[in-house]
Amino acid sequence: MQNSLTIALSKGRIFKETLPLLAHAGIEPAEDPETSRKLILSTNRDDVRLVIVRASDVPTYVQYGGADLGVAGKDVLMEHGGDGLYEPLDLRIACCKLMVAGPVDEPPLSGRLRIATKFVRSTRQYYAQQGQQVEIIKLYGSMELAPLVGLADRIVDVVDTGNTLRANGLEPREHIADISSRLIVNRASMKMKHEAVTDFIRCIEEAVNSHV
Ligand code: PRT
Ligand code: MG
Repeated sequence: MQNSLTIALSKGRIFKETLPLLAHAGIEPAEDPETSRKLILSTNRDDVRLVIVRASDVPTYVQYGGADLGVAGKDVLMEHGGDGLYEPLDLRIACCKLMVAGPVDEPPLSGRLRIATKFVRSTRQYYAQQGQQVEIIKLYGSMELAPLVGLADRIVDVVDTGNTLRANGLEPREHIADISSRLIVNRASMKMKHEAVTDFIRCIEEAVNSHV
């Protein structure tokens, strides 16, 4: 186990966009997580395995050593807070923007704004910086619905093409942060498996820089 690596990934866009970077590092998963029900995927390398977890759980797995490394969106990392993690590399994948959005035809607003989001921490920090008092309503998904049914005035969500906003009569209003996915490393693994971890980071960095 000393120099074997466990890497935490989420299914969907992060897995898809991480695959070419792993391939560049000579790592190929034995199975496709979209079709396999397995949560631990072996690879062509005896010393590397992948674990498939929820996107928002990746930092937690890496923080507590359930995985040595992981790939997580900056949005997720900002919510997690980064305790117990190194973040050595911007992978420049799964790019999007964290934004405030509101209805295209917005009625006049009065009083304290109500903001629906799953990004409570980033939202609180953003409005604190603006010096604006808001009420934050925590949701776990389908944030776009909240303004349509009067649950909130605005939402804070990640936006890529903006199609989801438009389809629901919403438009982007304020840009909070540019988001991309980061390679994260467990602090203990960085010490105890130094050579394996730093070799891996170097290979992935090369892949990022060669725009694969
Ligand atoms: O699905 P689950 O609850 O497990 O977690 P998740 O939704 O966070 O996971 P996933 O795999 O959907 O996203 C993983 C990471 O991809 C996020 O943490 C972001 O860093 C990044 N990313 C990049 C995005 C998007 N682009 C994106 N467009 N994450 C989510 N979206 C959503 C967006 O919120 C909108 O509802 O996709 C929808 C479509 O976006 P538009 O603007 O292209 O219409
Ligand atoms: Mg999702």
